Amino acid sequence: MERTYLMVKPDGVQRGLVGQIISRFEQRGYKIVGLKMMQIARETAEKHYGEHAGKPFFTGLVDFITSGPVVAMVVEGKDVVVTAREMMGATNPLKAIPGTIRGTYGVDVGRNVIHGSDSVESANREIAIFFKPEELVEYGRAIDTWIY
Ligand code: 3AN
Repeated sequence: MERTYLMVKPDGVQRGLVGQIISRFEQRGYKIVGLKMMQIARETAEKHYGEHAGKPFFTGLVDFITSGPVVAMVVEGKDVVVTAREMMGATNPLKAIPGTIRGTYGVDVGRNVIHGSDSVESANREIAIFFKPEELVEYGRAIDTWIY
């Protein structure tokens, strides 16, 4: 089953949006298989955002993502990489469709509330950066037995 790496950024944590953001993925039907709050080390942030190294916003991006705790999660389900990106909305929240996460909560491209992997390859790379294999939980859900 496909997995993606999602992360409530420091602005989302500061603003108390963690629960609402996690809820959106649960309500859509996706399964959380990894979840933790952490403070990202600078070196790890530089690795995670490696594809942006050298861009004018790179230092600011690393400063921001390491500025406070984030909530990291691995979410599993059908086409979750693409669907999570659709649920997040455009990188620039001013361009994000109302109703998406960024279109609901954000106005600033640097503080756009959530990160989500942009491909299955990125997801696998990012999951490996932030989660140890034993931190990902395999479990079934009681759908069809006692959830109606
Ligand atoms: P996304 O997060 O939508 O995948 P990316 O991967 O292109 O977007 O960019 C990673 C992060 O870098 C964005 N979430 C955003 O915070 C920041 N970023 C991207 N483009 C800019 C920009 N032009 N100016 C400032 N920050 C940017």
